[in-house]
Amino acid sequence: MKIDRAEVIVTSPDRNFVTLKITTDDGLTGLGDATLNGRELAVVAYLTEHVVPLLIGKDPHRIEDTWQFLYRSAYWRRGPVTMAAIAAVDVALWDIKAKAAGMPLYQLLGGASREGVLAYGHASGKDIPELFDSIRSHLDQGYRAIRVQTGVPGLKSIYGVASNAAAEGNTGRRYDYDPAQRADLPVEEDWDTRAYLRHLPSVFEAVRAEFGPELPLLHDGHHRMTPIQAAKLGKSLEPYDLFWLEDCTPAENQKALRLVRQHTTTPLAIGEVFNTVWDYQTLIEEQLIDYVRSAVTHTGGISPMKKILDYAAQYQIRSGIHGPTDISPVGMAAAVHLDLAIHNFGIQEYMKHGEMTNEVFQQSFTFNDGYLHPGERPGLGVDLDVDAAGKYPYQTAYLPFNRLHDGTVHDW
Ligand code: GCO
Ligand code: MG
Repeated sequence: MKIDRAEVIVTSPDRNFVTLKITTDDGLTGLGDATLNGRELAVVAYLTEHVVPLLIGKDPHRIEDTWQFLYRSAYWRRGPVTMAAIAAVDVALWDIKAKAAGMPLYQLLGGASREGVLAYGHASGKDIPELFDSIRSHLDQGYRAIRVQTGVPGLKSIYGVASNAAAEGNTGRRYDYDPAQRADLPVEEDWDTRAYLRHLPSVFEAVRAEFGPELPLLHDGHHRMTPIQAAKLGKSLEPYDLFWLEDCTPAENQKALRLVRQHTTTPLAIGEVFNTVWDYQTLIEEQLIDYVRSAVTHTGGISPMKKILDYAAQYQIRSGIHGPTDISPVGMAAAVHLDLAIHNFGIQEYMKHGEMTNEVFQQSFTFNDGYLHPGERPGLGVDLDVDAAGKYPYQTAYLPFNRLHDGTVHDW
């Protein structure tokens, strides 16, 4: 079997998605997600100009060899654009291999280690009553674990709160929550870490009082604190027993997590912006985190994700694979197959895609009673309807950015 062609499909049903479709000479097809939110076209160019021409004629069964060839032969290693492009190839080749074997992909990864994959959804509100409504609505949809984000008094906008931008009416969004906005320039938001630190413990106190001690609750700090601020927040949230505190501080400086860890027993999750195992070396080896947050889509695919998670398993660190709406149904399916197979599964992020996205991508994975399952179709279980994709051309969209009250740019 040989790779006959590879096409890069860009579509924007509810938001932009980049998909690689590989076709073999005997007619098998495989899909890989290459979506990098707000920088989509950079990955399109990387794939079209520098990867697709190298794939033609290759044996699609040689997944590891192809991965190593793309990673090493470029000479320039790592980075989100490169690793998203390599991920798309890796996932598409796993899709083909599983279809050739006549098995759902998770079977090739070792088979099921559990019956289903616990997923968490995003509840948010500008204030407590709106947050409670959002939590109730998620519970009604079947979610059994919930990420909690709220507005902060004195701030116009806050990460994770759908209603802010939606209320401004300029988002073009048609579903739950997506921070990327269709516009020619990124939207500016405001930020004040001290106001946030003062407010957040009272939010979790109210949520625990209303919803009880059992419901797993998560929170995303979105890289906005210094290590000592993160340590303080982790400590102040301890009474509310969080499942995790995510991205409490930017972790390019991995050693900074030593300080956070010394001060709090709140579990820590990090890694959605990481793209190789090297970004985790100190974090894993020194057990400075509890959950690995990388996306299959941004970390070079299923092959390296499995290696990172196997490494993490030796240190009792579990998975918490990134799954916001900017991961396409193809990237989500890849994550759910991996989640089902690995032993050190923790939780899977899952935000439902919009109707137009589901029209473009037909999926076999299911969400029932709080649990995802990849389904039993051979391969990933996702098909892309090229005609439907063609109805939704690319639209420029950017993630927002933050300024402090004095105008300083801050981490978003
Ligand atoms: C999460 C994330 C996302 C990111 C988004 C950026 O935990 O789900 O923080 O919502 O903001 O993926 O593109
Ligand atoms: Mg996050």
